[in-house]
Amino acid sequence: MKRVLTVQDISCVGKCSLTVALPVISAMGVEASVLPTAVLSTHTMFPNCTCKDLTNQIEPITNHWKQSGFTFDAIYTGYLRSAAQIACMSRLFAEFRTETNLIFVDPAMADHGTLYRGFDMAFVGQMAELCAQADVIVPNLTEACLMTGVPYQEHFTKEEICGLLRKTAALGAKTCILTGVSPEEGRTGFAGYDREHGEFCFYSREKLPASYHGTGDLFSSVCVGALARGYTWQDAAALAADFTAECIRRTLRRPPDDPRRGVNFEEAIPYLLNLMQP
Ligand code: PXL
Repeated sequence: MKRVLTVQDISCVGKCSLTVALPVISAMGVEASVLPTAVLSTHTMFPNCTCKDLTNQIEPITNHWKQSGFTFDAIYTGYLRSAAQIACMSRLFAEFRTETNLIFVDPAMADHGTLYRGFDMAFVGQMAELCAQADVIVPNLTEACLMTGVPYQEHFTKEEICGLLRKTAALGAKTCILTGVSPEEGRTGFAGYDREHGEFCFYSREKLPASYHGTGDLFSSVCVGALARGYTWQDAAALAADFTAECIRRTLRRPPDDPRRGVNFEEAIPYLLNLMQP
């Protein structure tokens, strides 16, 4: 069985980060090991959340793994809180990178044109340096604009997206998958670029009339699970886009009391497994 290590926070309420990565990656038939970077009472869109930072646990945990000879087929980092945690991830990548494993970075730090609470432009620069060390990165439009200095717009033309992809990939990752791309009115999806082969890929579906928290983390989790299972990046991202859309569709049918509670991804897991049938 393939093994993925995912490094992100546990937000106890408000489905995102580890509370979606763990069930989704496991359901895909891939072993999920976790390195929790912080424990929060909720994600940071809820006011007054508590946070216990676990940065000082990262080194002892990974030292133990190194001594035990553990390896991972993929390492997936998501929401990180500080420059110190990013520096820890650089060391983790250096220690656990092999000739064949995959380093996957979701620079989860912004959306809808603005940074999440607690982040500043210095952090954006540090995240861009972490992206440089990855094989695959999955920024949304806002994150790609912030990391490349391109002014954010909700809608870019296809040519502008290709330019943004080239600039984002030039940070250093081999493959860049840009999420939340609307190439035409009423549609949304991803646009990807493989720097080594100079290959672009566009994929979009009907845009559903809602936005929920945690969908970026679901997209990344499916993408990494599929890559670990041997999918091409194009097929992995299309599977992730289809699953994310299905989660939103089901949530629209039975919405939570608050969109910050996230999507009904649990109900969509059979759909995901069905799409994965050979
Ligand atoms: O979904 C990204 C995310 C993860 N973890 C925490 C967050 C956010 C986004 O706001 O606050 C704690």
